[in-house]
Amino acid sequence: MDFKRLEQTLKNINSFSEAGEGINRLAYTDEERQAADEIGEICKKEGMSVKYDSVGNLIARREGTHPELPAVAFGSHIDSVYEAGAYDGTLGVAAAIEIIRSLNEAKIQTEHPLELIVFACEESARFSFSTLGSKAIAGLLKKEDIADLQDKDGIFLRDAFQKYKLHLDKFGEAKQRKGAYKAFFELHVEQGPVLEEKNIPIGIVTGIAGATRFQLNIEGEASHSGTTPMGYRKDAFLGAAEIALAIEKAAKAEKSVGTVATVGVCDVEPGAMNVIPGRVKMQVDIRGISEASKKMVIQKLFQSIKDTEEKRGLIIHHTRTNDQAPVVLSEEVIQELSKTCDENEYAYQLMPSGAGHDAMNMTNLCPVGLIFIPSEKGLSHNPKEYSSIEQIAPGATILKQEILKWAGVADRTADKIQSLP
Ligand code: HGY
Ligand code: MN
Ligand code: MN
Repeated sequence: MDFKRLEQTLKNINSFSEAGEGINRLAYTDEERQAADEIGEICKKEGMSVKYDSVGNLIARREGTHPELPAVAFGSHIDSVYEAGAYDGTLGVAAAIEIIRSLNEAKIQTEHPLELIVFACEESARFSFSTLGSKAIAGLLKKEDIADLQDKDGIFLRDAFQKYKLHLDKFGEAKQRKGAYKAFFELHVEQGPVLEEKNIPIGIVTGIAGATRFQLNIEGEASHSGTTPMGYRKDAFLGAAEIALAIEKAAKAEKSVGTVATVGVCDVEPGAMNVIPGRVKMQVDIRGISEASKKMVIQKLFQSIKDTEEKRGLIIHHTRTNDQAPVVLSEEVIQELSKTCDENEYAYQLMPSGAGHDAMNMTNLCPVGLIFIPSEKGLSHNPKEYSSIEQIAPGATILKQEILKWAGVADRTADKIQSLP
């Protein structure tokens, strides 16, 4: 593979971004669609058939010598959070493109067809709903999940859909039947500190944390910040602060199993420094590999809501906006990936993923492999997110060899590749 070209592909995709700090390529925006169109053009030039499905996933197919066989799929997402880094999701897509290019240059034909997927709306940043594209492909999406989604500018998902000639009521057409895929692989930056700290080039993911999320609407009473004595206040922001600290404490108590809790959105209204906050909208994200541990944190969240209402005379409404169970990945794939790392003499670390990924939904259709490479200082969802090309190369190599193992090489040219049973 040509890793300089891979790096250039990354830069090319990242040239599509709204102004601002870092990468801003939110789901169903012009920037994301233009980047996806560019990827589609590259895939067409590489001889692939390219289409968008009914929720905007870009799917490029490279025929195998046996088109009737289930495809080996691989890919990731290119939509980003606000002020994102250049590698989250995009790396997996750029590596996938490089693999296709290198197969064409080496004139390697696979027995199974290959499908490169750029998933739509993986990030929850814009519509507070994550992995929409892969949920649709896996048949996990329900109309009620997406019917009323709205971003912080008041744009409804259905209107964003329409802009790209997508129709909410056709989301079901994206569902792939069981048996459509033999396996799915995703290459992704770790977004945590483990691989860098241990100086290990490859992470083989064993399980993916499930996120349970809540929207809290806290009602207090707006009043004059100068004339309202402290004892008379119904300060919605201080209520939010108590709850945020309570779930931090609850998650810290679950540290041994890696459960985490975050308040990433906290909108204080009416938002003037001389008005005591009358309303707060906050979003809570609780994740973990252990359902029991997540339940403990959720229980303490509910208790904190009740205590804060009583103590501060607030009214607090909460709705569960996401409830994803943790996912265990295929033992067979983990074994195979371990063997491929051994064959290439790359050290590897079996590890869980605290971040959600499209790979978790694809487990409903086929065996799934998720490969990590190190993130500098474990940073992600931050413009400083970085992985060097020297760290990317081993990940792309393992991804390519694994794909060829599962897809079978028609002309058996490569000596190290046996197609799997
Ligand atoms: O939020 C996440 O877990 C990831 O960025 N999709
Ligand atoms: Mn992300
Ligand atoms: Mn990601």
